Amino acid sequence: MSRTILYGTPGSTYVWSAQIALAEKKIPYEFAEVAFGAHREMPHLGRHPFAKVPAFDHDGFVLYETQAILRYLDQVVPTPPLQPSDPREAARMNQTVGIVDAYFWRAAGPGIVGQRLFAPMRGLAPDEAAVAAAVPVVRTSLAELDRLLGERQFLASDQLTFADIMVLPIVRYLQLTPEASLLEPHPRLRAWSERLSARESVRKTEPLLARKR
Ligand SMILES: N[C@@H](CCC(=O)N[C@@H](CS)C(=O)NCC(=O)O)C(=O)O
Repeated sequence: MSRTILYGTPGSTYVWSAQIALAEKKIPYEFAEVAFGAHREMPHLGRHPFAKVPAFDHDGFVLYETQAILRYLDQVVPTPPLQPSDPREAARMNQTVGIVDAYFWRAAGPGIVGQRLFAPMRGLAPDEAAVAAAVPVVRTSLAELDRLLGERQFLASDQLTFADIMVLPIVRYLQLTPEASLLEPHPRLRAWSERLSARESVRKTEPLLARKR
């Protein structure tokens, strides 16, 4: 009997990406909530020694790193495929998730969303210097994502791929901050966000924190 567990803190963009992929593939799973702070302690450190979320367990096979989780899911449950078979589209998908992991998440996540949304929830003032440092990287990331999207419906292909699944949660949170203005020059990317947000897999997994107020 198969048992799938996703360990995560609600509100995490990476966790949301894993949830969207699980929902697209209609894989039944248990969501094991890791409270903020508990991700730095045992037992979570035993699953993820770098103290991040998500972590994943499939019948005792424990895995972390969202890309690795998504690629594993796509191999064990191939339908619907979430990776293009065309080499150039696959390369664009890999490039896009590389942009997320190397530049976009760090700038938009801790740099902007963390300061604008999460710091005030903890009674802290936003670190304006951190926001200012993040803005140019977010601006470049959005320009590149918009260029890669072009006139298509999805970022890397004519179908949903990991690229869309990993970018969308970050864009959605960014849209809740004053720095949503950075999306103003990119109507195609805003339309893409709206289109994807209407998918059942996204609506069903949407964290409370990501809802428009
Ligand atoms: N490379 C990791 C990144 C995961 C990550 O940074 N998750 C964030 C939440 S979106 C986290 O756990 N932050 C907690 C912390 O840094 O203390 C992945 O792909 O899963």
